[in-house]
Amino acid sequence: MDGTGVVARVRAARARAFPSRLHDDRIAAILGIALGVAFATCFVTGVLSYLIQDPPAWFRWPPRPAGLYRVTQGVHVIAGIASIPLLFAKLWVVYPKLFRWPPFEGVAHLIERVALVPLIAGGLFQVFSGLANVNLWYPYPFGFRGAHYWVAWITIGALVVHVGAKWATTRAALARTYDAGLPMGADQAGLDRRGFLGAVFATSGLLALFTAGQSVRPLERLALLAPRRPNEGPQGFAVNRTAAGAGVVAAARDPGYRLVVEGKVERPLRFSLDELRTMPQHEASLPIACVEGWSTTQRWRGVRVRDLLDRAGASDDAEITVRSLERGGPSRSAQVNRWHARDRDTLLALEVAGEQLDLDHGFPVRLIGPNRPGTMQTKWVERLVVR
Ligand SMILES: Nc1nc2c(c(=O)[nH]1)N[C@H]1C(S)=C(S)[C@@H](COP(=O)(O)O)O[C@H]1N2
Ligand SMILES: [Mo]
Repeated sequence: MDGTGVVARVRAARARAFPSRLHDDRIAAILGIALGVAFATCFVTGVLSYLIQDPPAWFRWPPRPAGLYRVTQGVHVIAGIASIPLLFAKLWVVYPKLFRWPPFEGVAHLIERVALVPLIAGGLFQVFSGLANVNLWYPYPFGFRGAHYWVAWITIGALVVHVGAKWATTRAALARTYDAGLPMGADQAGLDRRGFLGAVFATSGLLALFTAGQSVRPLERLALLAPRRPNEGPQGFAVNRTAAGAGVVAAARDPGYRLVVEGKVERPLRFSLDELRTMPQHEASLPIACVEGWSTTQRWRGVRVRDLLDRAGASDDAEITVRSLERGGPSRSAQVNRWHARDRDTLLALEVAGEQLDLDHGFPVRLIGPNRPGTMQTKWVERLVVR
């Protein structure tokens, strides 16, 4: 049998094996565009979140607008979750191409197909690890943060290759007109193309809606998929890590507790809780915006960080490392850049919602400031190290 005979037979076998006309270039193109937009959104907001938490010298994250991070990270998690049905639908639509024959035509095509491995594996890893993290589940031996970050770069690199390779096919598939609503013939029971796309996008939209409720207050009752309700917990909002979980109960309750201000200052200072209470207090409504997507705005009251810096005689451009009584854990310390340190609403809070802070919300004092990721709003603060 000659080569063309083999190709024809394989094609015929494929057509029998994958009879659905939903395995179609146009559907693949539409899903691909939606998925590309969702992944690009996740990538931009995700890289931003890393820059904020580990800023390189050139990066300056401002304290205003106070709720900006809440929006960018809310969008990150919503776009990630909305991409899940798009990703699986797209993979199902195109998987017969795995069995194409010959497997590749020329070097460029080979490269394009090889790039599918990091694209598919990376995309699946990102949605899986992101979803696991949102649910506080870490079923792998490596750190979530680093893995999610580096795999994002690999996936986006592969996506750029893929978009470049599929540009022409996609345009051609979209330019082709047929009535997408027509039934596909007597042999084609089930969904037509429009119905299929509609179902996929509706699933995606519902997932987004049910997730959005964890940060968009009017949608709160729809937060069916959110693993925690932002408004459930002591003093009416969620707790990620309890004082017991962090191992700080005794240290936080110790009457000998002192807040220390040290480092590059003229006068290192120590304050008891009562001394902090007698200092000028300032109030601010600020959100906690967790990297995992939930957020809640609360009314905080406490001592301005800049007042403490002035008392200690720190310079105007001082930056701070805030340290917790907690000894382990990824949120035990945080950086406060000079703009955040000088913002009038960056506080060491003693109260929330008109009450003394609950132990689980960071008693005796927690850092709270505008436009910061939740993980940088350190609880059970023990020390401000000025740099
Ligand atoms: N010391 C310490 N501070 C911490 C944390 C922590 O685990 N330890 N978790 C952080 C994270 S990830 C978030 S989202 C907020 C949650 O604040 P809440 O528990 O008061 O709602 O606190 C932050 N501060
Ligand atoms: Mo968080």
